[in-house]
Amino acid sequence: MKFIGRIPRTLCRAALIVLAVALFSTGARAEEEKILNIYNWSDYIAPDTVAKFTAETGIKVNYDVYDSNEALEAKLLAGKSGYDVVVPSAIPFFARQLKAGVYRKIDRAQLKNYGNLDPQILEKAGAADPGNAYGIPYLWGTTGLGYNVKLVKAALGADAPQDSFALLFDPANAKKLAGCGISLLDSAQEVVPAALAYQGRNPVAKTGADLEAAIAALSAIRPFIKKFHSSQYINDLANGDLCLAFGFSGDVVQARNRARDAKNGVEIAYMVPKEGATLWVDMMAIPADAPHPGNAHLFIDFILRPENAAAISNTVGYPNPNAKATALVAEPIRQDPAIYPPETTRARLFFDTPAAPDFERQRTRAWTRLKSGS
Ligand code: N2P
Repeated sequence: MKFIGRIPRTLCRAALIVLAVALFSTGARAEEEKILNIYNWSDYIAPDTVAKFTAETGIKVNYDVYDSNEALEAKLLAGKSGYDVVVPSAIPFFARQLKAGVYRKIDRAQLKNYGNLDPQILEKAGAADPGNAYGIPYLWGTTGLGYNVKLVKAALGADAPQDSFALLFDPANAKKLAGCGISLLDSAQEVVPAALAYQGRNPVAKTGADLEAAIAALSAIRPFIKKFHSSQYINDLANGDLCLAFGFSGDVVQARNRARDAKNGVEIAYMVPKEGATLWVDMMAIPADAPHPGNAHLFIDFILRPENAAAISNTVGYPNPNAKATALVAEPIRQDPAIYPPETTRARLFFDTPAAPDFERQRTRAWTRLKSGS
């Protein structure tokens, strides 16, 4: 009897332990450890954004950076990245990652500041994310040409094109600029549409013939390209180590500002070529397996506060999608056509479209071959 009596007692104890563990882990989840792992583009936040967030919330932030959608995607698709907030471009990257089940739905109830977002940008992002269910726009911009005004003039004379992709894609120009340094973003997804636009083709077309045409234009200037890199061109332009870079608008603006701050006589300009340029929107999103989704929502909501969004735009030279922040963005930045493209420029911008996996594979192969010079 003694033995039989012991069984219920053991069971009881076990049940209590199970209950205690369950309660404890629910409590722990509700409170979430005070850590947030962010993976964002390089040169894409204000110097005090993270410190302010930590001071306000007590949440310690681990902040890592990448400089291409391709690098981010490789981490996300491998799974268990450990990141809580990532910032892919809406199309095609975020759109296809979303379809692959990479993201967790945004809980709008946790975002008090959601209403600050500009409905026009939400609509654009909605093309990648129906109903804006999985992502929150962070910043947007264009991909065009940054150049060193004096070096380009010295190499090409006074009639150097200041409004055309011919500055890069006309081999006669590229040859003359090779000596002062040309760099391209290391991203076929960015470069191929530009090559198509220069040729007067549909920049977002995705047939084998389009790819061939783009690669032909790129091969013609390949001997004159010094670097394929997606972030170094900021410093290289600022220091006068490059005279032409195909890059992101705000990065070129940062190069211009760094040169001005250094008072080194380098003058950098940004151009959206008359042939057109990509307009992109980058999205804050939470990976499905994020360890701290609650903290991720707190951070996203923090970014959605007008003063925080404006501070970021003021630093990095990219417009934010926060309608309430615009008034807080510094006047010279709001008036800068390199940052906020005027209507006439906007008319020339295009939004990329998703590519079929087969086209992606062909494009990646062609790109690798092009870079290796074979
Ligand atoms: C930041 C570049 C981010 C823009 N350095 C690319 N979408």
